[in-house]
Amino acid sequence: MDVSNGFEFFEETTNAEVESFFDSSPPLKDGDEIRRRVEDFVGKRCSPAVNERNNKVVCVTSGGTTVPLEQRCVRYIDNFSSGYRGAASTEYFLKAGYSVIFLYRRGTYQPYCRDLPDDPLLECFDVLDGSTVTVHPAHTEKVRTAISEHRAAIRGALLKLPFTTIFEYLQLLRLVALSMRCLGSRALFYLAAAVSDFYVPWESMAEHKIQSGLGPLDMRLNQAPKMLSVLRKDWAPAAFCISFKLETDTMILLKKAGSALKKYKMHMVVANELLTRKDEVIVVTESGNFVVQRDKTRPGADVESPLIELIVDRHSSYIDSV
Ligand code: PAZ
Repeated sequence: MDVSNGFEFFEETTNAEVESFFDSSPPLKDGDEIRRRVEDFVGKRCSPAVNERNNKVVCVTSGGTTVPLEQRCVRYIDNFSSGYRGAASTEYFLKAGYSVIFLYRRGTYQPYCRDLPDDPLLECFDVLDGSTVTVHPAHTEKVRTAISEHRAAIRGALLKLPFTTIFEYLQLLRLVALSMRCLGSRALFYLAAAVSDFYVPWESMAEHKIQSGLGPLDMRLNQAPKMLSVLRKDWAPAAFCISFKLETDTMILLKKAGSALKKYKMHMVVANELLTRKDEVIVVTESGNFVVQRDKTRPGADVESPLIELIVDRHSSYIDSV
């Protein structure tokens, strides 16, 4: 949620704010098991034996975070993101030889399943003679492609971690980033998730469902700590970092993307406008801006394909330069 209307309030996030955010967050469910899986996945790619230029790992974040209004959450504030960009980008990164940690919002688009109907189980499959499950002829090709491409691509190279709330998302991002430190410049962060700018601190949140009938609801939201600068400075200082900036007002988009580039010391900021985000993005870098467009002459072509091509190229140059 971004209600700053173009006026970016860039106060420095202090270490105390960051610590207090994590100290007061509800701990991750299965946190130890998730840490073990992440360390195992990254560890295999960190060891000196595999420490080659080509052994690159990207953390792709995807989907929007929620801000719960009650601890036993019935109501929440959400951030817009279907997860399409993250899912599509994951496929292209895998194709380019990266290992991918896909940090995604539960229920959003998944790699290799983007083209399936909304209700794939019921729309793609049929039961014959009361027992045999078959694929509906209209969807055979899509299902075959999804399964075979998925199998071929992942072969242990894709780790999926789901989140819903901002508390889960930031704890997972920190865990992944700290694990990925050992990769140095071979680590890439592609932060396409739409992360809440404001939140209700856990300790000041109502425990039970907020009751209606008591008149207007007054609520104060705290500003979420700006973790992008912490990621760059402390968690994974050698990694190549790309953040995203979504606006609905094109007049302020590039200004805000440029400010984010400088303030958070990102290597790239991908600027996009809500209505045209599937056709065009502008990649803002210190050496200039690059317009990346979907090839409209090719049916089914998306903007993520040329975008990831550009990023892979820039990341390689970055690895060579450090
Ligand atoms: O997930 P999606 O494909 O529907 O949209 C992608 C996006 C617009 C959420 C992403 O490109 C983006 O800009 N993420 C950052 C949003 C933000 O400014 O917080």
